[in-house]
Amino acid sequence: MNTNQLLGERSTQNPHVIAFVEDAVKLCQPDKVFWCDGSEGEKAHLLQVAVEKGVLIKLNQEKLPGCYYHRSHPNDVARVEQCTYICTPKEDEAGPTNNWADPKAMYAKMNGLLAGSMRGRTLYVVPYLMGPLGSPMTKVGIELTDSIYVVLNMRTMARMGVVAYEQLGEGTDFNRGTHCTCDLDPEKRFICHFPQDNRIISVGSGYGGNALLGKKCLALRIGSYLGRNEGWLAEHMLVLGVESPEGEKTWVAAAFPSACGKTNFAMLIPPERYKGWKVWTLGDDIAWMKPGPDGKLYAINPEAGYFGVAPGTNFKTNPNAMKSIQKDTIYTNVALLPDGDVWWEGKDGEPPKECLDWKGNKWTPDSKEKAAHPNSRFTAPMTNNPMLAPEANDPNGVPISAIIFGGRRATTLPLVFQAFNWVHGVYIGATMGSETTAAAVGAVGQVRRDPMAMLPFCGYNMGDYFRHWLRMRKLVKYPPRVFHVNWFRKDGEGKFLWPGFSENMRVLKWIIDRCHGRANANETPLAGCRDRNRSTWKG
Ligand code: SAT
Ligand code: MN
Repeated sequence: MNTNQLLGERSTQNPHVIAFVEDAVKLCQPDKVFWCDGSEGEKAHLLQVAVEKGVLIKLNQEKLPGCYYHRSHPNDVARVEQCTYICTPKEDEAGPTNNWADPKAMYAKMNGLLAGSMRGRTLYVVPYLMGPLGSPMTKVGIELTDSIYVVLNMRTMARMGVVAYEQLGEGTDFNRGTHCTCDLDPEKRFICHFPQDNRIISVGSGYGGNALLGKKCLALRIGSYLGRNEGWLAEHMLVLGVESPEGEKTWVAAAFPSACGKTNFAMLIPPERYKGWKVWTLGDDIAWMKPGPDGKLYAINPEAGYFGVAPGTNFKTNPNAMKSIQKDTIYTNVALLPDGDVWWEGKDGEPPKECLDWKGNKWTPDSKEKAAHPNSRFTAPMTNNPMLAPEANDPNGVPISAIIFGGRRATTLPLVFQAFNWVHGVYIGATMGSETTAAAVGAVGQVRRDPMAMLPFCGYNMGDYFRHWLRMRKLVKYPPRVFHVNWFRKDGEGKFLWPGFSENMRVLKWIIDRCHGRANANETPLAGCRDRNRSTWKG
């Protein structure tokens, strides 16, 4: 039998999944239904179809084996917070920081937009897990999408395929996600969440957090809502493990807004003078944290890949990211070189003499516009990372000793300080601010309040979210210590005061030492600061 015949055929008996797909088929009327199973053969097939359709361009396979290139529509290059809705029965449940819509009205509106929307197209059924197989924290999602680009990204960003049916069994407890690119009309772009139904409907965008429904929509917006009900936290945090020369591992979670260096911090390589110290990456964007039986707070990374910002990434700023994107990576909206390699502002070496920019236009160093979009991205499997923590697949997760909040602040906020206790830490996280970046549509560089880096991602009332954080203190006997950092302070001439990147190890080491009761601090009226009399920042 030709095994290819099985490609796209139904790969589950679960009646709830089948009913969900049948309903969508009735509504969207696709020409074909393709059930993804996550196999290697399927991947090869989908890549081939994507190339034939012009969705992906095959890159130079000698330089970048398994790598592909994608240009999104120029009007569809970032998350759209103004089109993102939390549809709860009562407006107050969504709170003042979210766009709210009545669920009934929004379902009706979405059904109108979805009706017949996949005529002439294929509906892909994408089963996926957020979290390691077998973890009690893991959630199952089924995303229905008409975008082969989304399928291929989901395959990298989540544990995609029949593995999800394994976790689900006969059950009906899965997130139902429907995604349709429609005609990419920004006026008809809606990213809708129905937390009480564990339901997501996204139309009119094919980009990143708008379309890869496991990421911001499920893992953060719906996840935070579930976490509040179930006694855990879904957070916009990287998780890293610091290993001392003696082999002691300390786990740290850190919340920074989008495009503020989470991937770089998660993949930090200590400077050479830190002999024997290692930093392991558990995750670079999202942490799910739950109280463990031993009274500590345990974290998993629900994702399986990195959707990282390309500009500024190079072998100096983030060698592990560079190593992670040499194979099996999808590049989106970067520049394309004549030899099938890719380029972006801030990559190693000189700018190319000529290339195609992210819109496909000829670009030279004299061009006024950037060659790569500031929010251009790479999608790479976490298994490419040489410092991937082996614990990334541990269903129990890792115990968190420190939580770090941080923003992008040119002024005011110092390099690092420590909260007096959990409640004070919640206050510090809740009052966080950061300058806006290209990760969301809108003005860049304006300070806005971004509590816990969750302003665009909290799926319910921000006031209730703060209450939930405070309440967590009762559920966790040994709460993590809480810190605030700012790598982005500038001097009078607009230059960064702090070298950042691997030098952040100096700050990280102090944080670790504080957690283990090994470092001094001065108690000031505002917070705990590093003791100037006893130590310097020389590392
Ligand atoms: O586009 S994403 O939401 O996935 C990236 C980000 O803003 O963090
Ligand atoms: Mn993010």
